[in-house]
Amino acid sequence: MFINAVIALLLQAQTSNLPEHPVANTFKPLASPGQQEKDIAILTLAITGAIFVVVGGLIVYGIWRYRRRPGDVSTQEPAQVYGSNQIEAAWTVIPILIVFVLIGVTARVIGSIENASPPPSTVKVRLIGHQWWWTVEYPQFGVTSANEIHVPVATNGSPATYLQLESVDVIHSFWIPQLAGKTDLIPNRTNYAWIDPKEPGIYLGNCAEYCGTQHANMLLRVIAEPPADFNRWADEQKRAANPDPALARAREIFESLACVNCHTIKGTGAVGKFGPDLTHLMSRQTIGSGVTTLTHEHLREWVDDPQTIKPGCLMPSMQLTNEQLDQVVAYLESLH
Ligand code: HEC
Ligand SMILES: [Cu+2]
Repeated sequence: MFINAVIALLLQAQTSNLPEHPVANTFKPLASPGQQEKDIAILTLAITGAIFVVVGGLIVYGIWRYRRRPGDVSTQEPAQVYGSNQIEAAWTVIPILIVFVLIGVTARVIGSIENASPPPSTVKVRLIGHQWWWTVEYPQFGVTSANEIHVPVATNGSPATYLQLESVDVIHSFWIPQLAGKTDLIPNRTNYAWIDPKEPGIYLGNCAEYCGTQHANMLLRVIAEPPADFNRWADEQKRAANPDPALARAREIFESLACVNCHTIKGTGAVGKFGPDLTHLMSRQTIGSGVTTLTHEHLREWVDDPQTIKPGCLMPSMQLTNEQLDQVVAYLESLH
C-alpha cells in the first residue's frame, strides 16, 4: 500500500510538470485574496504582539521592581490610587482605538475582496459541496468534473476565476490556504469567492467546515495552468466519452449495473447525479476527493469496495464478481 503510494507519486511527478504547492501555508500566498489576508494577519499580529510585549513587560517590571526586600514590614501596603481619571481614560480609550483600527482594516479588506466584480474574461466555476466530495462545473464551457479545479493562471491581476459556491446537504467550506481564505458552501444559499493564482502549479486545500465522517478526506486540488493549457483541458472535457469498440462488452456490463444511477458518463446511458461525473475520470490525478491517487490498483480497490479506502463514504460496495470488476475497471480506464 505504502510502496504503491510512493510509486504513484513518482509516476505522477514524472507526468505532471506542475509544481505542487504545500498545504495550508497561508504565509506564502500566491493570489490576491490570500495576499491581502496575509497582510492583515501580519498587521494584527504586530499590534497584538506589541500589546503583549508592553503588558508582559510591565508585569515583569512590576514583579521585579516591587519584589519583597529584606527589612520590608509584612503589613506594609503600597500607595493606593483611587479613581485616577487620566489613567482610566487612557486604558479605556487606547484599547478602543486599537480595536477600531483592527475592525476598520479588516472590514476594508473583506469589502475589497467581496466586492471585486468579475471582468468579462473571468472563468466561472460552480462548485457544489457534497458529503464528501465536490462537483466542479464550468457553465461557460458545458463541462462537469469533480474534486479537481482546473483554472488559468492569472496574468493581469484580475480575478481570473470566479467561484459560485453551493451545497446539496450540509455546510462545507472552500479553503485553499495559498489562494484565498475560507468561504462556506451553505445549503439553499449561494456564496462567491474568487482566485487568481499568480504561478502555475497544484494548490492543495480542503473542506474547512466539519461535515461528517469523511470530512478530513474532502480535499481540494486547484490546478493552475497557463491559459492555453487550460483551454485545451476545457476543450477535451467538453467531449463526450469516446466509445472504444474493444471495450463494448465492458461498457455493457458497466451500463447494466447500478453505477449508472449515481454517476454520469456523457454520451452513455449513465446520467446519475449522486456521485462524481466520470466522463473524463482518467484526466484526474486522484479519486475520492483526494483520498488516494488514481492508479490501476487504487481504482480497482475503490470499485471493489470504496469503504476500505474511504470508510463511511456514500458509495456502497457493489459486490461485483472478479470478472465484472476487471471489465468495469477496464472500461473506466478508457475514460480519458
Ligand atoms: C449509491 C450511489 C453510487 C453507486 C451505485 C455507485 N457509486 Fe461510485 N461513487 C458514489 C459517490 C457518492 C462517490 C464519491 C465518494 C466520495 O468521494 O466520498 C463515488 C465515487 C466513485 C468513483 C471515484 C470518482 C472520483 O473522481 O473520485 C468511481 C471511480 C466510482 N464511484 C465508480 C463507480 C462504479 C464503477 C460503480 C458501479 C460498480 C459505482 N461507482 C456505483 C456513488 C455511487
Ligand atoms: Cu465538507
